[in-house]
Amino acid sequence: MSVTVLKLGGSVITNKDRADTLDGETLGHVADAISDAAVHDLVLVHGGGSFGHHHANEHNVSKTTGSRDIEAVIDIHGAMKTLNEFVLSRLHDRGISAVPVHPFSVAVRDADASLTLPTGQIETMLDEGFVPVLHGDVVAHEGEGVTVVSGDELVVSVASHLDADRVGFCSTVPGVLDEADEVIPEITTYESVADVLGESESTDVTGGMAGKVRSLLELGAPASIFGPDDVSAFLADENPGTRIHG
Ligand code: IP8
Repeated sequence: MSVTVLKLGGSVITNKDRADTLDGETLGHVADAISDAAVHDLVLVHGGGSFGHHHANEHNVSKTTGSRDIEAVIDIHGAMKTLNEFVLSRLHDRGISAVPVHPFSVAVRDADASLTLPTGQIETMLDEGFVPVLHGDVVAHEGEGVTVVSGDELVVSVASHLDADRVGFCSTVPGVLDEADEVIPEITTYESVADVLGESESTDVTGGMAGKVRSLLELGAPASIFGPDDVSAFLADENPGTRIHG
């Protein structure tokens, strides 16, 4: 099985400056590109954008700070399920057999905060011709209640368990940018780009571009970060944007 994992950044598919607001136009373009490419064995993961991050911030929940407050849990998880339904419906409109996978129901963090995400159901979904769509979420975390799990972590986990051949991150920018705002074509160590990776400007409880690059360097497979206009190129086996391999 030759698996492709594609993450749709939360800032790409939502309006990150307004709570619970979809960027329906960009989501539509990305869904068109996915539909046109008709790639087999595709796993999609989407981020939180103005749905997850807004609610996680409000309840002061992050990847490291947990909560046992049921209102916080349901609020954050509920917002992410709503966003997931929007994504699914745009894919269904284009004839894609997209199915939801809610990480809160299946994943867990142990006391050392390491994440376990079972993937047997995802493999069978792929074998049966479905396109599983995961999303950033809350997860039960030993000793903490729940914490946030980012889409980036899910990509790393799924891609390594399924031995993915291609891993792509669709971001709002066309790749990782240097001081002159030029796309850096290749990154092999975090140190080489630490200076240019500033903090994300909008509300983001999981670390922005710096977190993304760190996660991707942990992966065995090479990964690419590119903008929404390059989804087609990535799915056509090209290497748009920044290619990252540790
Ligand atoms: O946008 C975060 O996922 P990300 C999900 O991939 C929540 O970092 C619930 C904030």
